[in-house]
Amino acid sequence: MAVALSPTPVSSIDPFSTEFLADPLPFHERLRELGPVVSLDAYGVYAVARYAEVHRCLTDWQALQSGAGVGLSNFTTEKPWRPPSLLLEADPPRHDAPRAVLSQLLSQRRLRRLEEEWKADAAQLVDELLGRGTEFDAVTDLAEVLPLRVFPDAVGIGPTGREHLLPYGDFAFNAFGPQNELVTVPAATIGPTVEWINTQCLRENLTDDGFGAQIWAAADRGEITPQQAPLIVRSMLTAGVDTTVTGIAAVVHAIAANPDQWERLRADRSLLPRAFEEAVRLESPVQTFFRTTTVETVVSGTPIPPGEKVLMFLGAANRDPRRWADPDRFDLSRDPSGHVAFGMGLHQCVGQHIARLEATAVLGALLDRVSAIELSGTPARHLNNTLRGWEHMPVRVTPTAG
Ligand code: EJD
Repeated sequence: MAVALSPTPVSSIDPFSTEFLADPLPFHERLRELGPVVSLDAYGVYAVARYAEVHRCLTDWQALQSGAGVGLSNFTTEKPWRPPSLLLEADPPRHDAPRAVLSQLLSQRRLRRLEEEWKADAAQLVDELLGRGTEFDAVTDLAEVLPLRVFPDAVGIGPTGREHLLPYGDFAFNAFGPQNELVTVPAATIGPTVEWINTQCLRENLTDDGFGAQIWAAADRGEITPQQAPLIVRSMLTAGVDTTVTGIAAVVHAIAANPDQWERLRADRSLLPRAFEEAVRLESPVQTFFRTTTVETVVSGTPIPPGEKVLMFLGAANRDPRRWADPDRFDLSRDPSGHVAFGMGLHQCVGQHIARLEATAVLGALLDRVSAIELSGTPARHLNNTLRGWEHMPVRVTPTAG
């Protein structure tokens, strides 16, 4: 018997408007409630905001490709703002060799060497902050500082020009959205930043002991081509800075806003990794990504024609009450595994162990040195078409006695 298909709900919600980006949660709820698949008439795209459908779209790389771009722009009809990423904006089989190189390089086992060093760097940073007083900005004094102290050195880029890293990432993540003012305004001045990033990726500009040199060594071994190497270094510089800044800010915000959970963490430090996972579930630093259908694709009964962009709301999925009990609570008793803050499937974040290492180093340094952390003012959001982050987050800490 034929099943009558109800028409796909249409919404005029603009997920890249200032209103939406400043406070996405009420919009997420409306999108989830409209149906499993929604059509967004502002951009002529389909969208999924429930956990089950986001998970389904993330894990079906054959029907929902990345090679046409994972932003609003369709690379089959529009010229991308830079040569496409060999990882993010590629599908198997072309995706696989670059991915294999990075997943080996960034595996938990290979990162162990950095752990003690980064813990010491985080401890020193928090000591410096406490030496200046008991109030600081958890974004500009902490979340932005630790990644910039540890990550560029680990990649092996030169000491000058590093102020380009955050603006480059900010631009790249804005560029996944539409050509709104978050893109058109910085586009006028981003040229030298793009030039600097591309220059850092060349073999002669990388130290001989970092991730960058190891990517070039993989080219020497024939695992990737020498033409691919600089673009894979570029992936690390694009995806590795703003994301971890946002993730660190998310976990600091979560513990500062939930003193009862901070006390639990103080009583049981084994909860530290979970605190980070729960914070990224709750905050979803990377809010959205697109896929493009390769064939007619039925998602929970809704047929999506081939060649259509599908917007996946990771942040909405991570708070879907169909999947999570009391989803808006930062709760260290919950098992946050299965969250889609790092994506899911073939493209799931290859740098996630670096992110965890940085964030848990910061959190561990705070646990060792302060007995309390609280917001001392209203934090201010930093708007970006893809990232949900902060511009400022004033905090007050109580140094541990002794
Ligand atoms: C990304 C969501 C690249 C690249 C890879 C990944 C991201 C951005 C850029 C991180 C997407 O290969 O350039 S979180």
